[in-house]
Amino acid sequence: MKKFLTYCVTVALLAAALPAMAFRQFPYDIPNPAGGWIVDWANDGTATGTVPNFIGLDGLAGRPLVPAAVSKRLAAGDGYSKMADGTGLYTFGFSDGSADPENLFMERRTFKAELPAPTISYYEGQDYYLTLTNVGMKLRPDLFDPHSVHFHGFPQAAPVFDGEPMASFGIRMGFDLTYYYNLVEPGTYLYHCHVEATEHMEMGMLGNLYIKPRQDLYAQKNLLMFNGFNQFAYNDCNNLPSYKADKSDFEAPAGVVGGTMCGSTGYDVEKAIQFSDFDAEFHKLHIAADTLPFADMLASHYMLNGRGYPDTVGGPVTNNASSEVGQPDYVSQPLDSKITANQGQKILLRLSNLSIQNFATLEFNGPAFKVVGKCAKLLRGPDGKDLSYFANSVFIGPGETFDLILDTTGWAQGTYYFYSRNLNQLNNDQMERGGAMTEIIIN
Ligand SMILES: [Cu+2]
Repeated sequence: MKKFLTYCVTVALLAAALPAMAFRQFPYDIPNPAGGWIVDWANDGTATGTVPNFIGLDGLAGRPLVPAAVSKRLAAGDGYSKMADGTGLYTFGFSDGSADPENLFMERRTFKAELPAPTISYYEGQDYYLTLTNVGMKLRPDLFDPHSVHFHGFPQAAPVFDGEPMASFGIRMGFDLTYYYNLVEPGTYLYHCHVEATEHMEMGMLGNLYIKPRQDLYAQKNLLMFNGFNQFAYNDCNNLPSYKADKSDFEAPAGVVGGTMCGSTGYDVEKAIQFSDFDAEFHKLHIAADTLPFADMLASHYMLNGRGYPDTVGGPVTNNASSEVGQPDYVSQPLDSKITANQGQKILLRLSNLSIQNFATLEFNGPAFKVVGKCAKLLRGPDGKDLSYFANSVFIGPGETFDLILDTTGWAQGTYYFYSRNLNQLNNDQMERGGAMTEIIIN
């Protein structure tokens, strides 16, 4: 008995002594150029080495502080969303628990699925460690589905980290996996859970993912502007040097960093927007453990970043979970799709389609935009020929992405619309004038 009491007191003291312990799982073998290791192997919130600044950037004079290695911890589980017509729908999804102490992780991350999933955005050259923890399905305790993270369209060298469950594996309830990504190709991608993908993607396990080019860091580090910009959709300059092996700086360029297309993908304002849709009937049957056959799916709610218009341009959406399914309300759809820019600025739109059923023709009711990238590739031929083009709409299929640049020079101030031309997609189920539409505000 005394032993047991001692044990209890010890556990209580330990718990009290580690109040802000956050789980950040870096594998232990990342060499730090400054010496030591980048690691929190004891999981006590203290790194045994420091994470080096990337390519010498120091956070001073407006230059970003970009660490060589970055990590995030996502939870995968269930949750609840609110459509623009007020309908509450059961969802699966991810939420970001990077800042949560280990001992509170499950408690804080259960039933917190967000639509879309937390955005993943880093720089070319960073090492990225993404820990996924399966927190289980609170409203479907009969379901013991694993989850995974799949970077769609991403050049993943190691199949084990691809998330496709036959070539790699899913993560079971209560377990973690730390995925490793070497971010070598900039561009706009998307990510989703790949376990029983038809079901888990229809249920909402969808996220924005994009990798910024090293040209941003090269320009910002050297205080250079290309075509008037220091941030770009892609590496579009000739002779852009690679990183040194330890990533402490760039190699010396082999020639003049420039060229006629240098800076052509530069932008001032950036927005990632993902098209998706839900079949409300599937979600309603799902919570009743009686799923609809996939072949009968028919979308009822069309969304940009997890919301239908007019919610696409509003503040964070909180669900009705407490009144409808007896769980705490939370911010289920944190991302808007509203784009705001000043006259003359360039807007980079990173578009993706994560529907499992529908193509979409996304259209803009203003001057033509320039399509500079498709499926994470700069539109340029192998001979360097410029293959970008001007258009007023893009036809985007499931799993595809586009990078559009809207040059607002000469535009009148006011509100413009970006929307699906498929008129059935401009509804929130029975509520007309909604769906896949958002606003671009020019000040
Ligand atoms: Cu899943």
